[in-house]
Order: sequence, then C-alpha cells, then structure tokens
Amino acid sequence: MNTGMKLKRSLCLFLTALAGCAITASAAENRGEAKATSVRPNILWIIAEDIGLDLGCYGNRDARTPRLDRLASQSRLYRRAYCTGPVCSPSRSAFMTGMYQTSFGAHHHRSHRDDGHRLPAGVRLLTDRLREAGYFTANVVEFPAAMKLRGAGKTDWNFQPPDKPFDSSKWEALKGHQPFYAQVNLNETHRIYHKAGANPTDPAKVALPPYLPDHPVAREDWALYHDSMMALDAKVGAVLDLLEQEGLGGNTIVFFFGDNGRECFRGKYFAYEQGCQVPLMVRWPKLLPAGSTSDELVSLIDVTATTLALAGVPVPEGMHGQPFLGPNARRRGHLFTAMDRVGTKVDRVRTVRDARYKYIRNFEPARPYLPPSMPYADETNPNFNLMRQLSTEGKLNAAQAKFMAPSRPAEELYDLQTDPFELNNLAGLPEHKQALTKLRSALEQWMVDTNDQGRTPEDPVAQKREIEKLTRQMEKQFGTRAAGKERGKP
Ligand SMILES: [Ca+2]
Repeated sequence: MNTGMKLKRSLCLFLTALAGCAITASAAENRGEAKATSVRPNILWIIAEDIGLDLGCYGNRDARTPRLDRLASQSRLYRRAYCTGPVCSPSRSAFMTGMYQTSFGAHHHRSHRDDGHRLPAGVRLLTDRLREAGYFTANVVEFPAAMKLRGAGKTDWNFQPPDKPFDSSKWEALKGHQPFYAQVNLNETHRIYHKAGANPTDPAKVALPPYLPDHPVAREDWALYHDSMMALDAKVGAVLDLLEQEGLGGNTIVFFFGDNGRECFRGKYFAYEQGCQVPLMVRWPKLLPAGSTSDELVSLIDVTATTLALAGVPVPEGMHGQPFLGPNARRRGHLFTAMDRVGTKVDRVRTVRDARYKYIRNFEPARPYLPPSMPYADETNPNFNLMRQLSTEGKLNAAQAKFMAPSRPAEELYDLQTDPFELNNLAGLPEHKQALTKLRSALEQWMVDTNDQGRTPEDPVAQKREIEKLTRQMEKQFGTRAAGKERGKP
C-alpha cells in the first residue's frame, strides 16, 4: 500500500470511529447525562519542559532516549510542531485555552499572578470544557508510592485560574473515573540540569549547534542537557508502563510534547526555531498508524483543539487552535509565535512561518538580541555569560557574533529549508521580496484578527512592579548577583 492509500485508509478509520464517539457523546448529552460512556477515549498529555528535537527518534545521534523512541515507534511523530511562545507561562496559558496568549493578555511571562486578571468571556480552560462533557480531569502529581515518581503539577498560567482547574492530582483516581483527561508534567529538562548517575554524556563527543562556540562550558552544559533528557526518558517510560499495567493503554490517546523549546542560546526566551519548535507525538493504537511521521505545521494550541475533537466535544467557534486529527481536521498554512517581556527583558517579537520561510518582526529593534543581564537565566544557564565574555574578547565567529550585536534589524527572513539555524537574514534581498511581502502581510492580518494585545505597551507601573518583584525573588534565591548588581562569569 502506498503512502496516499495508507493516509486515505487511516482517514476512513478515523471518520468511522469518531462518528461513533460523537453520536455516543451527543446522545448522552441530549439525555442530560453528564457522565460519558466508556466508548470515549481517555486522553493523557505528557508534558516535558524546555526541550527541542533532541531525541533519538528525531535523529539526534547524541540522544539516549529509548523509551521516547519506542513511544515514537508506536505513534505519529510530528516534525514541525511549535509552541505559541518560547517560554513556559505564555505557552502554557495558550495551550490550556486553545487561544493565542496575545489575545487575552497572557503574553508577558509570569504576569497577572496577583492582580485578579481573569479569562475573558469565551476563553476557558480546556479542563472546564472537558469536564462539562463528562470527562474527569487531573494534573497528576502523586503516583503509586513504589514508583518513587512525582509529577511537577505545573500550571504556570498568566491569569487567575478558576477555583478548581483539575478534579484530582492522583493517578489512582483515573481508572475509576473514565473517560479521563490527565496531564503529567515532568520537569527533568528544566534548568538546573543534573548529571546522570551512571554513564553520563561525554561533553567531548556532543554535537553543538553552529551558533554556540566550541567551548568547554558550552559542551559541559550540552552534555548535562542530554543527561537530563535521559532522566525525562526514564520517567516517561515509567508512566507509560503504569498505563499498560492498569489496562488503560488501549483506550488512552497519549500526547507527548514540550511546553517550549530547549534553553541554550537563541532557544527559550527567543523566537527562533530552537525556542519555538518542540517534539510532539500522538499515540492512539486504534486509529493512528504506528511509526508514522508528519511534516504538517502544528501549533500546541492545535493539540488543545484536537483533544476536544477526539473527546467528541465540539471545537468552539472562534478558538484559535484547530484540530489536526479527527473528522474536522484542517491543515495550517502558517504558524505564528510571539515573544514578549520575560522578567527584565522587555521585548516584543512576532513570527510567522510557512512551509519554507520564516519571517520575524522585531518591534524593539534598538534592543540587543541578548540583554546585558537576564536575572534567573544568567544564574541557571552558563551560555549567556559565556557568550558575553567571548564576545567581549572577540573570540566568536561571524555566525555567533551576529547575535551579540547591540541592536537588531526590524525584520528578519530565513529560508528554513536551506538555513534551519536562521543564520542568513534574507530580508532586503530582492530575490526573496515576494516571500517577505506575503509573510509580512500574513503577520499583520493575524495581529488584527487575533486582537494582539501586545500592540498596546505594557502599563509602566505594572511593568515596574513586576520587575521589582522578580528582582527581590532573584536576590532571595541567588543573592545580589542575580539582580544584575554584579556581572557573573561563565
Ligand atoms: Ca518550559
């Protein structure tokens, strides 16, 4: 069977099965029954922190990720999946609602924690929608004691959540409350990284991206990242084993993804590919061909919409996320991401990519790519101070030095087919003008259509209060150096 026939057959299976799900759900709802029948699938999101496509299944030769590779062999692997913002809280605010964080004031990192900012009408947590449809919801922290495993339970939303966003934090509650929607948040790959106790990664052998200098500090950090990925891999494997042991694997759709890209340099906190692209796998043995791959453009807010669709819940009109599986699946022509203030790093960047090109608009071009100080990041990520030091000493090559410039162009354009690390800015070149014009127009239309609230500068009083609060937290956690009062060394 050729690929086209396989896809058609797969689609037919989807339609048949989902029609059954939808009819069952609809009938139950029409009878006023809140509880769904067992026909509907359970849905499990396993959410990793700050990771790129640095897994064996994505072709990374330094990775030792057997459990995630096995999951990939049972799943459909998405090779062009993106968060909507390259840092935890805006991304998580978006994928828990299915809406761009820029559309409801959740775009500044760790904002609105104590000011009562609530979701506007029409924007709701995914769990609220699923609960209404009869789903039990959990953000699992507690596992059976013998496993010695705890979920992070992370939410990290930039709004005041409802009183009870999840029904439970215990794995043991799931089996008796089907269908369920559960999250397992794992933070092994969030800094600070930890060295593997056995067979740690050899820093001398890891392959670094071209925008990082070949320096012992960068190598050691990259090796620790792989070690942390191994710890993540083991925990994902333990969760999947438990799912099987309890007989839940067959009727549970598993999504695995990262909340934002890896944190190195030009990764997390930056709207380049390394910050925005994340791994995504979807396992559903009943319907998805095992070991398949997809190059379609997928946003994490589409995971939200797809989850609703596969649960038999209508995707609300006006939701920015759109299902990429199921009877109403649609393909995206464009992916949009947004980067706004992170701590003291005041910024506004918007990006759009199509199948080939990526366009970046820097709304703060007078600011540098990397600020002189980034409290927290500077304390936990040695690459930033390494880059500053080597830049001062003139020891960076052209590709590396480019991103230490004191200012940025207002527009950047990259051909991702030939330049996946976004090193050659094509904006301004006549032969790429058509691509630039099309993507610029698409971005401007998106900002209007989604009511991009970043068009209004952050209230300076609120911004000052947030930065002062962060500074106090950093002083408490790391001492005065973290507040930018002293410059650290790599
Ligand atoms: Ca994160």
